[in-house]
Amino acid sequence: MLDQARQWLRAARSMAVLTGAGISAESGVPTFRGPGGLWRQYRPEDLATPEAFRRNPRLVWEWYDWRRQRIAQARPHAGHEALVRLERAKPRFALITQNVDGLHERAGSQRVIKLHGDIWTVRCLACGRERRDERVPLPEIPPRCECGGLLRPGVVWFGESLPPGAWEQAEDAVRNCELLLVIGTSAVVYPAAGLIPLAQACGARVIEVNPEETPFSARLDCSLRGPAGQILPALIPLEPNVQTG
Ligand code: BJW
Ligand code: ZN
Repeated sequence: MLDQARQWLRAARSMAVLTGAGISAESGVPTFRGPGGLWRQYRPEDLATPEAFRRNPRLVWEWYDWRRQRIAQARPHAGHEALVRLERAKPRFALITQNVDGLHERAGSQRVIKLHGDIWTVRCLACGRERRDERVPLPEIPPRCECGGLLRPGVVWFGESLPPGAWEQAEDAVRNCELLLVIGTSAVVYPAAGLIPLAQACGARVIEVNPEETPFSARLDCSLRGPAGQILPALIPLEPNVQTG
């Protein structure tokens, strides 16, 4: 399995990678679903919505403040680093992430398409201004803009559109890749999960890296069952063994 996947990876000239919360798990950032995925008694569907924020901005911000603290303490691992090597080795490469934690960028990935925004940005509901805010923990919850308006996290909640351009870039990369590598996502949130059948419909091979099965596992070319921090370094060898195709 691993040998076959390694060969496909080496041979591919154009590649796309789709990551989810599972790739950050070994860095100490909790996933959304599954064991350890809950914050207090809430499911992400209860908190990551505009309605939840309207109802109780303080509760939603407490969740984000807690997650920002966990992320601030986290460090990218060998799996993130392997993806940086892959980017350098491929003439056409796109890293598409559903994660808002910024760990890919901290590892050194250059071109990251962020489908669900960035937890380190805030946007004012009153004046619309968006900016970075890396204060941990936040001095006041919920935080406010200089204009007095309520700030919200610069992320994408259920029912909201993806950041302008992000979806188009992701779709374009997936339509034009020979190989899609899907890492650490439960593949239940759309439109992100739809990139997997899209890749297949466009003729790409799909390899999954996940300790658990997903709704797509049975139809993929290869499912590597295990944690990203172990599988990715084994899949993507240290230079100069990676061929540039
Ligand atoms: C490991 C590991 C290790 C563990 N190594 N792996 C079509 C069909 C049905 C519904 C819809 C549809 N189209 C749209 C919808 C509605 C909705 C949706 O998808 N609902 C579903 C839940 C049914 N989608 C939307 O609303 C989206 N917007 C949209 O479609 O806009 C158009 C529109 C506008 C108006 C009205 C209607 C439509 C937006 C979705 C936004 C999702 N936002 C969140 C929060 C982001 C901000 C934040 O971080 O707080 O995004 S929810 C949450 O889920 C977060 C994640 O990015 C996303 C996906 O989760 P992910 O990454 O897969 O994590 P987990 O926890 O689910 O899985 C972790 C995996 O890792 C597991 O598989 C583990 O096994 C594995 N793992 N350890 C590797 N060591
Ligand atoms: Zn403002």
